[in-house]
Amino acid sequence: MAVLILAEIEPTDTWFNTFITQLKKKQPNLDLRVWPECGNPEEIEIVLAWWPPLGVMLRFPHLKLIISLGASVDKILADPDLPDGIPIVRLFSQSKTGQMVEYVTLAVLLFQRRFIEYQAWQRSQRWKYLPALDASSLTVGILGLGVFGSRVAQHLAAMRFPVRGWSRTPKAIAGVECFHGQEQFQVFLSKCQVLVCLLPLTPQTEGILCHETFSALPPGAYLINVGRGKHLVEADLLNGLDSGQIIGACLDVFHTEPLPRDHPFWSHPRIIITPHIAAPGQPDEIASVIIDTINCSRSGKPLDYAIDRNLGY
Ligand code: NDP
Ligand code: OXD
Repeated sequence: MAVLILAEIEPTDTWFNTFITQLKKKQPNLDLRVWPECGNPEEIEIVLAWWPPLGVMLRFPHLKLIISLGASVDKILADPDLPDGIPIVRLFSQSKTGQMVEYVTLAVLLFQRRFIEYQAWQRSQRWKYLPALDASSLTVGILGLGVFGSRVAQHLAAMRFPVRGWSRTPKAIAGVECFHGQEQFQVFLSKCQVLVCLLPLTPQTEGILCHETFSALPPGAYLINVGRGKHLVEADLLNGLDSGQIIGACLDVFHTEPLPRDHPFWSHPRIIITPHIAAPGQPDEIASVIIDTINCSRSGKPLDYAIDRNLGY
């Protein structure tokens, strides 16, 4: 039986090329196929999916497992023809989590140490001192206290930032003030000078970074979105920046990726853009995690990080 990589991969994509090479090296007898070369559809047992083309998985009558090649599953669940009852697992690795912690920490520090302003001033050769904000006086709020959010929260708390987090169900994380549910959302937001989105994209979280949310933050708050582009109402961010309610934003994910060339975010002086690179993980380590997951599935062992389709994450 075969494993199919179902993703629209650019032939020049170095991450994917290294990942595929490592999979073959680590398990030479693996019958690995790469979309669109899937061979006999009857032979596909496991799909490794990253932003998969819609309607394809339905063609595999003996499909037993879908492994997301990312931590999220929104693009997999978006397939209206997704076959029922097949387990879906998400991907995690130490390098992925470590990269997310690094990315969010860097984005917070760029704001705290006022690099956003200094960068703008560099362009006009302006030499001017701004008082640094002390970590202990800058509250960071994390939307989502899952695998990534909880690690990021703990790391920032260890750096002396007051950290608060928000999740669907109650949590207890040492050093982090935890809030949950709609009823605690406003009180959570009321002190977040930096707001980090690490939520999964679901019908409940889509558009959560909107005017109403921004208005509940202290004036001059900073936004970091590493969740999904559709968490953000883009026009509301531009309005928030114009009014000063939002002082700046660091964005890694967008409604349309790659971000279209004529998008206003590109040239906005207070928006930092990165091309969905917060936490890809190291391809050789990810290949080992995938091989372990395939072997667990084949030997009937329980699988880590299985998602709940009803919750959407
Ligand atoms: P998890 O599933 O582990 O955690 C999700 C968290 O969000 C949980 O704490 C959950 O609450 C909370 N949550 C979900 N729905 C709601 C809701 N309606 N109201 C309040 N809280 C909610 O996710 P991960 O930490 O693994 O990943 C989060 C997201 O980060 C991914 O889905 C992906 O979109 C993004 N990501 C981005 C990457 C990038 O490179 N930019 C890389 C990897 C991930 P509870 O715990 O109570 O269930
Ligand atoms: C993601 C990932 O889900 O890179 O964005 O894992």
